Amino acid sequence: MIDSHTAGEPTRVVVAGGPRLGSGSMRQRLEVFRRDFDHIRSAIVNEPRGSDAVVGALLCAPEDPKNSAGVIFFNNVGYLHMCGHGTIGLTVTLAHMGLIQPGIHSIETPVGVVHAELHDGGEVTVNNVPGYRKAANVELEVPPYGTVTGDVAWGGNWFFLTYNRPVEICFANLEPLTQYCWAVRQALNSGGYPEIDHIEVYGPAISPAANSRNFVLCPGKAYDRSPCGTGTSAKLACLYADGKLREGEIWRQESVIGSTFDGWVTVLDGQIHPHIRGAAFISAEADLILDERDPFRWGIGGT
Ligand code: PYC
Repeated sequence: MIDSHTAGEPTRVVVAGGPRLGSGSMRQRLEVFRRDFDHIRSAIVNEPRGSDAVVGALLCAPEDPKNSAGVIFFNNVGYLHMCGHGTIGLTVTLAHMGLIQPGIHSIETPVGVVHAELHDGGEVTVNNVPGYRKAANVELEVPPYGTVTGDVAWGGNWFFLTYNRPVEICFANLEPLTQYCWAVRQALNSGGYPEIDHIEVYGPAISPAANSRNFVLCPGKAYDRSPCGTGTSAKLACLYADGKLREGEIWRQESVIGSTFDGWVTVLDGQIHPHIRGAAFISAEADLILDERDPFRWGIGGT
């Protein structure tokens, strides 16, 4: 496996020795992974080898040989449809392995083919699956916070995006932001939006060069250290729908730790295509060892 981080958010790419999932689409292989090999997901990302923040990426042979690779992303509690920071991490990992050169590479994911452009300086632009806003100004009652208003949008994963926040978005407030987002998620999931598993809170940027700052709570209650590629894609779709972002205009999204992604949209046949540019750095290469004497070899919480 090869570890990297993208804007502070870790990605652990399993480059060899993963479970055999067949030769179907990434969506079909994800279902086989979930059904037959979920203990391997847990072994890779959960403690004691990993942590709640780690996003795993299983590198797969593409179904269509025209594409460069296939990938299935997963986390401490399950599987992601897509992952923006993870695609940047995967691209830098493939370059580190000498498998790709600067240029555009097509990568199959469970929700479709994305294109990752590896730039000469090492940054990566992800041309994501189309994003859209499903519902605007949804009002929720969130005990004990009161009424929260936000948008439901798709950016490769499902997001609820809100400007309502109980505290400022800063590193010192991770705990209250986590509690708040978790309460918002419970209200959404029991109130007609069971599919939403990412909550994104927005506020003013701290850096004068950025447009806004966010805090993103991931499905397993870890916060995204990066500005979240799919979350920024969902945000771009909402901004475009509101007429607040023109095609090609750069939106610089700052994360709660101060890292940034640049995003913009292009529109083709009425579909909004989000583009996310950021950098990733390799941090480790290792072999996973599953010792059968180890009671926690499948991860804490795994079986
Ligand atoms: O960058 O899309 C993303 C992402 C999703 C969950 C964690 N990061």
